[in-house]
Amino acid sequence: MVSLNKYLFFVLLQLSFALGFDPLGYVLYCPCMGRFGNQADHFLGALGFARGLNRTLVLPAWVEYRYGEPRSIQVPFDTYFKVEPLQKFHKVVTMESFMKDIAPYEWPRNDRKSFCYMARGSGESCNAKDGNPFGPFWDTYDVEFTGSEFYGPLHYDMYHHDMAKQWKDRYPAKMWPVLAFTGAPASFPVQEENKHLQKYLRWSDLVEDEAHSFITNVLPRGAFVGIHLRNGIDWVRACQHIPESPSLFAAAQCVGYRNEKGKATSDMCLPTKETIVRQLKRTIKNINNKSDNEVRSVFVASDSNHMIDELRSALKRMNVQVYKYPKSNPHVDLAILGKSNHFVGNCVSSFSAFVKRERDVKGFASSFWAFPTQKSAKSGAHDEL
Ligand SMILES: Nc1nc2c(ncn2[C@@H]2O[C@H](COP(=O)(O)OP(=O)(O)O)[C@@H](O)[C@H]2O)c(=O)[nH]1
Ligand SMILES: *[C@@H]1O[C@H](CO)[C@@H](O)[C@H](O)[C@H]1NC(C)=O
Ligand SMILES: *[C@@H]1O[C@H](CO)[C@@H](O)[C@H](O)[C@H]1NC(C)=O
Ligand SMILES: [Mg+2]
Repeated sequence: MVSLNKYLFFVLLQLSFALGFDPLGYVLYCPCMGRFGNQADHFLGALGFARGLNRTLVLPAWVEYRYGEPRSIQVPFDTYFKVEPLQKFHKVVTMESFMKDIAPYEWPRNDRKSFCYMARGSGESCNAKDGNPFGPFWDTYDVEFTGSEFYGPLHYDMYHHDMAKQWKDRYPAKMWPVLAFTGAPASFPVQEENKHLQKYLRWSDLVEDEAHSFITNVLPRGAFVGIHLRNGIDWVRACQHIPESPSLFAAAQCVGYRNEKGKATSDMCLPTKETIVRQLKRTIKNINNKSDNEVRSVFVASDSNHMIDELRSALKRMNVQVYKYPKSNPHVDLAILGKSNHFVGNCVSSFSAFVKRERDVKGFASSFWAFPTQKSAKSGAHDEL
């Protein structure tokens, strides 16, 4: 009997390989928290998680919100990023192909459990489709859940506590081919160990071409500094919490995961005009002093106030032009920032964090507004920008 079971198992294993299914199963999730920067942090964590379990990661759509619309919009993963570089690192498949080619066999409609740490909302359920973007996300793929599975106290840190083994023991792929999570199986901000996975995220040709043509056709020849000004009303409100939450959002990228490099300050979160102008001038001077490729322009990305006029007049005497992208397009903004000769970002913003990680893997220089703080900085640290 044992050997027959074993035999059947291997037959099934062969069969699923032959059909192109992953016998080790799939990880599926809704990127249900925050906008692009948050979702990107979560994506890297989910990729590390799927890799730890050696399950195929289903690449979810990016969830976007349009002003005044009550339901989120789902943008296929490969609109913004190439799939093939990710495949070099780990098994992945887009949500669209998963639903079309794999779900009918591996994830039958009558057995679709949603996974959450513990009950969420009313009753003993994940309520995986309650609210926006939860409902709209799964509706996009015509998914209804038949039940819930609470996986607590397991968690996503694949680098400690034997966690991969615990997941495999509790949810063997044979019995649980698909783990479909209510939210990302990942922490925010991204775990230090997963940051390097950024190198497998390569912009799609669509984004890449727009960024490239803006740089070559619009920006003057010569070096350019890319800056991120996160200053919309939601951000102004969030920054008011900095005194009580000195590791708010993405602040760990500057102050460390245990605040070992200090505390986030209001000026890091929402730098004043004086801070921005002073630091930008100093950054440009330093680059020009170090390199023959003189800074000819500054590219400003912002969710709200690009400060174009203020920066133009501040930089006029240095003969530096100031530009922004003519359309509101966060991904093209990110791609341009990623290609600048130097980037100045916001410590607290996960949107800035995306650029910083991309530049780190390429070996490009970055710095942050008001960090390190003048007081805690070793003398001269600012001059090494
Ligand atoms: N086009 C554009 N949009 C931005 C910029 N900064 C922020 N946003 C928008 O505001 C959102 C901020 O949310 P998120 O990406 O989670 O980053 P965070 O809130 O700064 O941590 C982004 O996803 C964009 O939609 C920017 O420089 N350019
Ligand atoms: C992961 O699974 C694939 C089959 O899907 C296998 O080829 C590969 O060797 C496994 N990797 C590890 C690290 O176990
Ligand atoms: C330019 O760089 C040199 C070292 O490379 C340094 O000694 C000098 O102080 C710098 N000048 C300015 C104006 O920053
Ligand atoms: Mg946010």
